[in-house]
Amino acid sequence: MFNLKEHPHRRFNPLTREWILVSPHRTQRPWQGQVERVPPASQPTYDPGCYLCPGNPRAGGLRNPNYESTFVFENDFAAMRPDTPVGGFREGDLLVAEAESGVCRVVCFSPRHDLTVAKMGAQALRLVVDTWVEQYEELGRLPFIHHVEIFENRGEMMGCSNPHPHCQIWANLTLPTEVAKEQASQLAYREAKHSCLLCDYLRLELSTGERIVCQNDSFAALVPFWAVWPFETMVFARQHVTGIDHLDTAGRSDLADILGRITRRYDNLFAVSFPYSMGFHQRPTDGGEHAEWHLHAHFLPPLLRSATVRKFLVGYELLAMPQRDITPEAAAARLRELSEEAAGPTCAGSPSRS
Ligand code: H2U
Ligand code: ZN
Repeated sequence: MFNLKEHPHRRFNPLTREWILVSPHRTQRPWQGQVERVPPASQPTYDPGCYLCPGNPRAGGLRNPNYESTFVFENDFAAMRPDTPVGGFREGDLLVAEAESGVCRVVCFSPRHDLTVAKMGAQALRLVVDTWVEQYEELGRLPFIHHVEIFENRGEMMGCSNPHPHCQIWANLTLPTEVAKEQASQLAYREAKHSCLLCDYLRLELSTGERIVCQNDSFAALVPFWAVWPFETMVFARQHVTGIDHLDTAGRSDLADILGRITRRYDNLFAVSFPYSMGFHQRPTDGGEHAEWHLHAHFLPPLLRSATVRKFLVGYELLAMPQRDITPEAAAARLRELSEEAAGPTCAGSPSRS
């Protein structure tokens, strides 16, 4: 008899319409690979050499203001620019390029160099959520911006250049590949079933609870059935909301709450400031209603079974399909049993430079 907990199988991701190989029997094999350096446990509240701390100079010569909560600036090394001329390049159907214009920004979450999402506290995180909404609206209103991607790289392991709490926003004309896949799937599902793919999925997950990690009135965090990364999670709006701009004030506070809670669980997993890439997926800003879209965030963390053993996508995964050993159900159970208390010192009140 086939058993999901024991036998190799592939799982379907209905959002990307791709398959993931799951090999639950492989979790016991020995590890003799790379050992990562564990990052320092604490940072100073202010670092004179940090290009994100208040009052400090950035690369390119500009100086940060003495900001007191969040601070947004144009990325000094922007991957896309608003002034790119329209045009393209084509030789037959095989050599094709198109000009892409866009805006790239950096959002500092706090003037405090030593904080992380896990340590910031709900009030300060709520200001970050408000800043995201403002940016989504402001950038989305620009005629050449049809998509706004808000994402955070956390930890050196994820290529994050700086521990100062911050995220990036890349906003551009065309839909990025992953977003386009999710849009096509949500649209096809809506047309076929007259229902929302992620509303239906979330209802299923809430009915079993097997992969749920934590929840509040407006959001639920869970390990998706089709997770690729060991402790990958998704955060779902519980109501059908197409973008962060449609959250009410309670929804914004609940988003801040659940982001703090899930990242504190992550930090408590291997007693380390947990590395991840996270980002939001929501309706494009091309002026359409996009009722098919359901607001969610993805957390993609690389750590596998300790602070030093990480997953790489190599070999079969790059050339054939993604694969995982620990089952999503086991990962969810592990995350669920962890504390939501911050491991180190936190910042409960308003942040200040010291
Ligand atoms: P990470 O979030 O992946 O660490 O990237 C930080 C961004 O900050 C990166 O895109 C930008 C880089 O271009 N940056 C500036 O805009 N100004 C600076 O002075 C240094 C880094
Ligand atoms: Zn700093």
